[in-house]
Amino acid sequence: NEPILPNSSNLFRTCKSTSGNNNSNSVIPVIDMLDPNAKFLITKACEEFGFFKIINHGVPDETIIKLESDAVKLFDLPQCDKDKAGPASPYGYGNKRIGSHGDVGWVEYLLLPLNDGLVSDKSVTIPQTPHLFWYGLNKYVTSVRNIACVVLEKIADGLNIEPKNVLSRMLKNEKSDSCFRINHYPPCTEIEAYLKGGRNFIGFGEHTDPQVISIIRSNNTTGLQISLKDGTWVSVPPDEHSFFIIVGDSLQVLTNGRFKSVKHRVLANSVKSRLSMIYFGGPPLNEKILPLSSLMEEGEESLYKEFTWQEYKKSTYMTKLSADRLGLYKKN
Ligand code: AKG
Repeated sequence: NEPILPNSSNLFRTCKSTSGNNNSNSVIPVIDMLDPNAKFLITKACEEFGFFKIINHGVPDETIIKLESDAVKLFDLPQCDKDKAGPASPYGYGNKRIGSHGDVGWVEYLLLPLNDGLVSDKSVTIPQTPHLFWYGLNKYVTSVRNIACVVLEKIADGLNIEPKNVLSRMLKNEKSDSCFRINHYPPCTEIEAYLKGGRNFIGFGEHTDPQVISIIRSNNTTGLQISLKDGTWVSVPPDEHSFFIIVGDSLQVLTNGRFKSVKHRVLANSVKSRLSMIYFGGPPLNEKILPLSSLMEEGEESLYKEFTWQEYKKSTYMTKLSADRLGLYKKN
């Protein structure tokens, strides 16, 4: 099988026209983690958008900047060195191919499993990667896992359910099946020509995240878009000092559909590289994903058939990125 080349027509998909940046600043909720009302604002944002930005998150700039600069160096390595850490199946270095069902994007990435919340330097072999890379990576991962847990505890508080760690315990569990991804989207210079024809280059195709919650941080390059409830795509203005929170499919089920997992995608940028780092907080493999009993009202029934995280994860590996993966598990 020949690798798909950057100019292959397979790489490019036409997208519906987007609303651009015009009003996205006012659309995407920004939540100050120090605001005493944060728990209610977070809950509302999860219900309305499945997406929001947090500020005053407490992660030191140095932790973020260090990982970003190490990641830039990593993607700058000769292709033959990067290829030694691939292909991603699913973990490791991936280039353009995303998953094993024909999804491709203008992206290279490193996808790493977390064991008891940490990345092992044995998980992939990247030549020329210093020990300090793993140290800085784990410092960052520990910080974002902590943010994810704080957000999940505020959600439990905002929904007035007990115990407060009913969601965060899944990520804190030593068997939590979480992972971490660093995406690098090189500039895509041909983009202008396509844009003139009303087409955009896809960096990362539309999808929802299957896990409970994801925490994204990127450099100051545009590209990320989310889909609103009415199907309109909205560009997310980048903000290197903040984190963006994504509601995953599992959280949608745990809240019996009160929260919606948000469809999102990345469009390639014509001039600047985009670098994003995403923590995907997942439950232990044997965790049953079903609506939280403390949230269910009298007589309320689950909208979903029962499944474990392992079953759901397996079914997401067997489908294309854009598939309605939860659809399989919805009760009629
Ligand atoms: C993913 O890796 O699942 C993404 O959605 C990427 C988002 C981004 O790169 O900003």
